[in-house]
Amino acid sequence: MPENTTATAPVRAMRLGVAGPVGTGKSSLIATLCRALAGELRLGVITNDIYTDEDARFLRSAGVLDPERIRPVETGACPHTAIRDDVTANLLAAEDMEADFGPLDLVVIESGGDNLTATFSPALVDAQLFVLDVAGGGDVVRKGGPGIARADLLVINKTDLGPYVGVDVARMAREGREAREGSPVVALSRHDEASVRTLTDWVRDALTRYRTGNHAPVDPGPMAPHFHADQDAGDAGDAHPHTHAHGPTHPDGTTDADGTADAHHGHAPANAGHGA
Ligand SMILES: Nc1nc2c(ncn2[C@@H]2O[C@H](COP(=O)(O)OP(=O)(O)OP(=O)(O)O)[C@@H](O)[C@H]2O)c(=O)[nH]1
Ligand SMILES: [Mg+2]
Repeated sequence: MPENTTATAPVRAMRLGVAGPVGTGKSSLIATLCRALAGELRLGVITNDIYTDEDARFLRSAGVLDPERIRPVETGACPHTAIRDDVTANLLAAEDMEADFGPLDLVVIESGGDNLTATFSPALVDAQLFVLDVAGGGDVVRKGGPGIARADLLVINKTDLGPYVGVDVARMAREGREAREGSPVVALSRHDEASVRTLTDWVRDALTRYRTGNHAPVDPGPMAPHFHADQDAGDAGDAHPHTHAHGPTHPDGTTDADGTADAHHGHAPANAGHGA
């Protein structure tokens, strides 16, 4: 399995996970990213669906990327499994994509739509977005979950719908920042160019950090927020013990290269060799 082998810079594309509940706009966000970045970055996209290749077909039909660079993984099981517990199919898809089209800069992996608990394993992705939408209700941020609390970026999507569903978008974003102890939140609408620029700037920054060895993949963790690895209560069934991701987190979303890196266990991390 190809791994990063240099001590100075990663030799493969950054892998960016996009997770979040069903219908919050993950595929649309990826289409928006491709549209904005395809001119400057070499991209690939992998989608996960339980039974179909619906998301891949949607993205191919959006015409934002060479259709060959958009590939489905049919998980055949709970989407959570393929992005977290046994990531083999996704790792192979990402590696095949790079073998066929590499070198690439960024491979975006869409999770199957799930509930609030699905997060990517840091053995699969280097960074991850968690996508909520305002149509899910303004209080969903307060309901919490590992993705909301500790994904690298929380996206509150479809802000253009706020007035129609009675959601105060500014308040929802503020509560998101509070839930994340200051880690970044983007309020996004594909109809709002400034918000799209904020998202694409974040992706560029993440890529720069990744390439310069200043990005440490973190594990948002499989359980509800406020679970700490140094508390052993309720830990018995947790197959993924983790350090808390909101350690020294800077306002721009970067994390210190020291203790915030997850000590993943058992998996062969695809990102081995990161870091200067
Ligand atoms: N108003 C509005 N609608 C949006 C926006 N982004 C996505 N949508 C709509 O939201 C619906 C769901 O979008 P998708 O991108 O398919 O959502 P998804 O999260 O990929 O869905 P699953 O893969 O089925 O979980 C579609 O009807 C989109 O057109 C947005 O910024 N504003
Ligand atoms: Mg989708």
